[in-house]
Amino acid sequence: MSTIYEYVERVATAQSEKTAIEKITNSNPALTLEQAYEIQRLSIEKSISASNAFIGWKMGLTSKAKQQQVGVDSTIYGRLTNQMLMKHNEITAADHIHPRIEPEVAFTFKKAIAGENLTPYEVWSAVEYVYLALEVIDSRYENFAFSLMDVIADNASSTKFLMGSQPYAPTTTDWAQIKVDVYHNGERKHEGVGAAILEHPIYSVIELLNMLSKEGRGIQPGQLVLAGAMTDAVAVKAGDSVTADYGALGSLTIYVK
Ligand code: OOG
Ligand code: MG
Repeated sequence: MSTIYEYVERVATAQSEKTAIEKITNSNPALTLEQAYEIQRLSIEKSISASNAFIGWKMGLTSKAKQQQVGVDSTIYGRLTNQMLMKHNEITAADHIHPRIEPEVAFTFKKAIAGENLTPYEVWSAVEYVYLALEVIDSRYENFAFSLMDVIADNASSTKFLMGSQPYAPTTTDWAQIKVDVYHNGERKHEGVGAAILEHPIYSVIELLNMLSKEGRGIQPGQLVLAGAMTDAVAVKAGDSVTADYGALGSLTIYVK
């Protein structure tokens, strides 16, 4: 049986060579949750360098739409680094395996926060801003198909994300009530609401902290959290564009070349 380190290598190679691999649980169906998160942690640790810092966390599968799309019904977390944060709203299809784009919101933190079963009130006291965001995901597994353990080991399919240019104060609106329409090449494909994320996106952070606290971790000041997609992700190819229109809050577009 392969060691944790061999899986770390396999996932890294899939990413650098842009070639999908067989999911880990095909050959190792006994992979545990702890081992899967350890593969994730070691993979990201390996990618950290002077130009690629750890900058925060992402939640995945926090909406029913997403859980149904990939057939996994547990929420998961992943790790975000500097090089995933897009500087421009453009990606190159050839840099990816089978990219998909999905609408999100992100929270930034001004205070450290950790602990289990925190309340929205406690979490909001640590939040600095809320941003609109688009995430690009790109599973390293064949056919974008995986089990819970596989997707955790693959850092929750993370590859890139775009933050809106406008920070919003937490009090701007009721984030459960925000609406998003997702357009693929100008055609409306999906619609969603903030409440699709665990009734309110703040519960995504509470869930993240529940998971992190079991490992003695938390959120540090200056870090950010992507709350998870509100709708299905849209599969894209060269020449496509995806726009998430959040009404009065604004809209974000990613162009694929
Ligand atoms: C897993 C990542 C899920 C989200 O926002 O739900 C995720 C996947 O769909 O490949 O990022
Ligand atoms: Mg996502």
